[in-house]
Amino acid sequence: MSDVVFPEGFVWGSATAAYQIEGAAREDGRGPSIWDTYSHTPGRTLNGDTGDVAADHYHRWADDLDQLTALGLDAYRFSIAWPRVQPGGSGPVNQAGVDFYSRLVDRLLELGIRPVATLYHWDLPQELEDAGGWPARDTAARFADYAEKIVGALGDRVHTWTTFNEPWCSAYLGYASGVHAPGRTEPAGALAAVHHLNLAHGLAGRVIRELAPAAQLSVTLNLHVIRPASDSAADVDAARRIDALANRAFLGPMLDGTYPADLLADTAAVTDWSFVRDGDEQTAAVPLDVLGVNYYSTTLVRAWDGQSPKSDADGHGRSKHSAWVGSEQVEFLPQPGPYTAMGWNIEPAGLTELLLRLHREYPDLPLMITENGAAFDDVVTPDGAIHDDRRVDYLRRHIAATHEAMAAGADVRGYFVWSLLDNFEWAYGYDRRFGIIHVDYATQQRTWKDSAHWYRTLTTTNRLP
Ligand code: PNW
Repeated sequence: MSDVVFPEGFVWGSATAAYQIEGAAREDGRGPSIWDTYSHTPGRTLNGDTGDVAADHYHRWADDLDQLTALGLDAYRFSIAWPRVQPGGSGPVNQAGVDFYSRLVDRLLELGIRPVATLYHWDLPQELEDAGGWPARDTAARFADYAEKIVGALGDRVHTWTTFNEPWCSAYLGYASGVHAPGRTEPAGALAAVHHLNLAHGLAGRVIRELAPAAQLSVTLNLHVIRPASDSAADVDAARRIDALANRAFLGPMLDGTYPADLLADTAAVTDWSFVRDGDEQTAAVPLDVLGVNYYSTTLVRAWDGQSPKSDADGHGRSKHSAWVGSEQVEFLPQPGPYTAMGWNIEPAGLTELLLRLHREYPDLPLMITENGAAFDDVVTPDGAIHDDRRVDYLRRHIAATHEAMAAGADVRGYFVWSLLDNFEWAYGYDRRFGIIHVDYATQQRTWKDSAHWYRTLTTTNRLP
């Protein structure tokens, strides 16, 4: 590989999410979220792990922010816990919750690190789930109200506001396959959730524009790179269906102001989409300054003949076929390795392909990689080091793939490694470690893995080591 050098001003960052790191689940007036309920329900998470304590970031935030400086980062992507700001999901704010994020943002600014705040990284206040959750239209209105309160308080001290992280996960894993909170398995409800998340994005986006006109507005999507098993018409059509459900169900309303016709036709047996009201799609299409892209791996599909036993690997290492509502005729195939500890195949070329697709379809929209990283079984050596060579290799190859897309014209402004710290990896609890900084959960001690040292060399030289 010849020298890979990034342009001056390219933003290097790292990302986290509130429920995955904060802990302090019952402190300072925080209310319960769907992830508290879900993780406390037996059988839902590996080893019954919960986010009650997590990486104790709520108490250690100041030291954790100093790590960002030590890593030479330009930006920090974090999420705001709605149940800290508005414990029941509506009504007056909980000032202690707002103050926590206000202090965090002020400290980032003191350190010269750009705050990139996500309003929703999956922790819906439980009261709103009890009232129907994302399949209920009112949740979108509640989200806009929450946005008004927290954006009103933090304003344009936050450099970039992101409405949602991966609404695909909230809708399909939360309401179709049920492997994420709230764990419901209601195909029509999942598509209603898709729509109300799109609508909520548009409503909150307008609030952000009004209350923080100097801030950048964004959303983060986990767009899927879907490959057909062959170039037969049937396999290509299977890939088209999944592209509609996974990608264009969000890109359509948010960027083009309309749902794709093939999505509505493919899912006609599941729902008539009557929850989409006049004007909703235009509302969802609030103009964005930047699109956040999360990328981990690829997905391989083929048409199912309806006879042979159906494989339901989906490139993410576990069965969640039932997430793909209305796609009974599609089969998800296992992919060639190597794999990460999540069972996800490692395919850096997929990232180049995704960035170039977005550049081709939305040439004027700047892109930001808001998550990329890998879980591996890290070993702490007797002298306390963590030689995570496979993570370094994963990061190096994906950052090179980003550079390749940029060389071919993609307008990529920055890269955030997932994650700053080992944390609560949702249904996998503390068993899967994504951090470039190791967390010893017994002592909460933080230790740099080799990948953190490697990343620091990159962030301080702009040259891929
Ligand atoms: C993303 N899938 O989650 C999230 O934004 C992070 O909070 C998370 O820790 C990270 O990626 C690693 O998992 C995903 O099953 C979770 O396809 C599951 C899937 C995709 C993304």
